[in-house]
Amino acid sequence: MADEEIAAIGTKHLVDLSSYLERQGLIYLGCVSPDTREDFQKYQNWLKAGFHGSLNYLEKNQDCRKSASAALDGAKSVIVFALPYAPAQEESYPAPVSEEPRIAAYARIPDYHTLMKQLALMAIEDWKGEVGDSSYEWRVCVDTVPILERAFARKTGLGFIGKNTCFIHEEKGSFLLLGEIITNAHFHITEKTNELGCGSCNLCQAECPTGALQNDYQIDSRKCLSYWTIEQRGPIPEEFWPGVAQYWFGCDICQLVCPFNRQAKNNTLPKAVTPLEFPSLFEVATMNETQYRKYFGGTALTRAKRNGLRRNALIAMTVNQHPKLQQALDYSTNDSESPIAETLVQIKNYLARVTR
Ligand code: B12
Ligand code: SF4
Ligand code: SF4
Repeated sequence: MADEEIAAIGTKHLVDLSSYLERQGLIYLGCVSPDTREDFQKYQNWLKAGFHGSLNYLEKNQDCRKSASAALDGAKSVIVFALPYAPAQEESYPAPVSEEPRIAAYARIPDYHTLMKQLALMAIEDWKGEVGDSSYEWRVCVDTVPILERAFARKTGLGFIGKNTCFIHEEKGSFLLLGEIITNAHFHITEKTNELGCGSCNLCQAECPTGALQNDYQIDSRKCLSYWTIEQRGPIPEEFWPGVAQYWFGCDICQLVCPFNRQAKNNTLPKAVTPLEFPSLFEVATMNETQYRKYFGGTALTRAKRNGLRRNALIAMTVNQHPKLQQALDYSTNDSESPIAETLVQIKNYLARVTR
């Protein structure tokens, strides 16, 4: 088939694919080219500054981060979609000190990687059913392929990258999880530049409890609660504990304070996605492997693994002086596994100081 013919079919069918994505509760953001060279340069500067900390996987697969064609041979188009997940409007910051502090909003639903991928694949299947053409190749990415996902969202022109480094949609804000469909089908590319931006606002930088956003548009992961409570396997330095006591898994503060989220519309979870119920902090701190699988199987919290979650819960209970703290510590007392053993030593020193 001649290129022009494919382009023409693509243009016609693109509309169909967007409506299929939306029928699945996803938001269609646009269709952009696989090239992300402009953002790649920023990503390299960020790496050079060491802002990725120990997330060594971010140094790998640089070719994919330069262009999605390294992730799929002959890629011509990247269809960008999103799942909205804004917490209830009344969710304020600072979070009240509580026996049950928060977890980040994105983690309160079934694991978004699986969920969004399934929804996108269903949309593609429906599209194929209608078009009757299965000769194209598709690769659905939701955090699972080493590409610069925010760069693709930015290229749709529906929003911009904020000083908190999130992709912010003009109308819907930043509580959007991003996904992409890389395909060798030649869809109509609609790239734009968004002229909005943060302007003189710096609320996220001022309110980040750990100073992770001191450089405009560049996060220092080594200071981010999300990095410590989700990605890091070792003990958490004490300077981050007050933050962990507000959010024991992930963190939403730099998004909650953002004026674009305060005014956002049409950004809540699709009706078909039900928020999950979670166990109490005490149950998390004292869960065994079977309980861990029961409580957290199929959720994004498994990224931190059982001992990572127990570590976070023990820290939050300590700082918030949880009435069952002593019971939780007794449960763990002979635990020699990392990072629990190190965390218990930290807690002992912390308590000796604060109760002196
Ligand atoms: C590693 C990672 C992290 C790390 C590092 C975060 C970071 N900002 O890089 C940590 C663990 C800290 C993290 C935290 C979170 N993450 Co995260 N994370 C990723 C991951 C896997 C890779 C990001 C990456 O490549 N970073 C390298 C940097 C350089 O790239 P970037 O963030 O895309 O950078 C853009 C901007 O910073 C900008 N930029 C960089 N320098 C400059 C300079 C100037 C002048 C300008 C204008 C722009 C600019 O350009 C880049 C490309 O557009 C992506 C998934 C993916 N594959 O993209 C999810 C992703 C970025 N995370 C996501 C989420 C939801 C979160 C959290 C909100 C989770 C939570 N509630 O705890 C927090 C938010 C923290 C924050 N403020 O960013 C979403 C973001 C959605 C959105 N609307 O933006 C993503 C896209 C996952 C997804 N599929 O939805 N995350
Ligand atoms: S997620 Fe929390 S800790 Fe990380 S940059 Fe945003 S406000 Fe700071
Ligand atoms: S809080 Fe202000 S500076 Fe930060 S991302 Fe939102 S608009 Fe930009």
